[in-house]
Amino acid sequence: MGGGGSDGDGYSDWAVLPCPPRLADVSLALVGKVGSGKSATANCILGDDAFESKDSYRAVTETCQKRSREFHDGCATRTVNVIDTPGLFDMDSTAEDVQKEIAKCMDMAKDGFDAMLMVFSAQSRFSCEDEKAIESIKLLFGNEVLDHMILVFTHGDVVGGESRWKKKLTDSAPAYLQDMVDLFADRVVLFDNNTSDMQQREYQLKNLFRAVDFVISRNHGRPFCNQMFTQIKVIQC
Ligand SMILES: Nc1nc2c(ncn2[C@@H]2O[C@H](COP(=O)(O)OP(=O)(O)OP(=O)(O)O)[C@@H](O)[C@H]2O)c(=O)[nH]1
Ligand SMILES: [Mg+2]
Repeated sequence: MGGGGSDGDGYSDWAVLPCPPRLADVSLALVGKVGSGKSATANCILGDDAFESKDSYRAVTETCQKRSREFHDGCATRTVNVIDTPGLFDMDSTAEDVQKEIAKCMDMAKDGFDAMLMVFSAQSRFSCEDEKAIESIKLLFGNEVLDHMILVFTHGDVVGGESRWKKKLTDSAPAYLQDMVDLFADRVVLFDNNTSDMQQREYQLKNLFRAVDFVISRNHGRPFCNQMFTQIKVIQC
């Protein structure tokens, strides 16, 4: 029988064990162009293959879906809700239908979402479509969504790691992207969704959650729950 004031019933010792504090749930919504790596990133955050993510000529994710994971870091426990959405500029659906489906992420995050992850592929050229993807999300959710937005670049493996990617951004990003990166400063992260290196996975998750915590504190803990998104204005491809 252990010490700590046990009265011999075998349970009282539990009472003196420190219980890690439970932090408020965090809800993240992933949006972006079709095939940019939203579902792969969502899986990386969740640590499993909950969402279908694959190489394909056509859009893979057709509906909004939510999955959750509990994180324990020794000091605290928190539940992270991850909402995956269909990609913008899918050829098989109208822009309006896709945007209506994306807007459903508001229903899934019942108290709104804390951060919106705007996903791009770091390996491809930043095109008019990428610019339109951001503008569509602004039109759909309103400009306030920018206060909750984090830019996530996938394919970190293909661009040869963080420092090469940062140099590529500085040297060759078109003006629109440069402006976004300057505006988002501490909220731009690189993800290699293919890595099996656990340290790398942990490092990029830490980076992401640093950005998420920054966004949460910047918004004084208030999630994004703007209802104006119902007025759908469509940007065509
Ligand atoms: N090498 C590499 N491939 C990646 C990375 N992230 C995603 N991919 C690949 O990119 C392809 C598309 O990924 P998805 O996660 O399905 O992309 P999505 O944005 O969810 O696609 P839709 O649901 O169709 O809009 C898949 O073949 C992924 O394996 C990455 O960081 N590195
Ligand atoms: Mg997908």
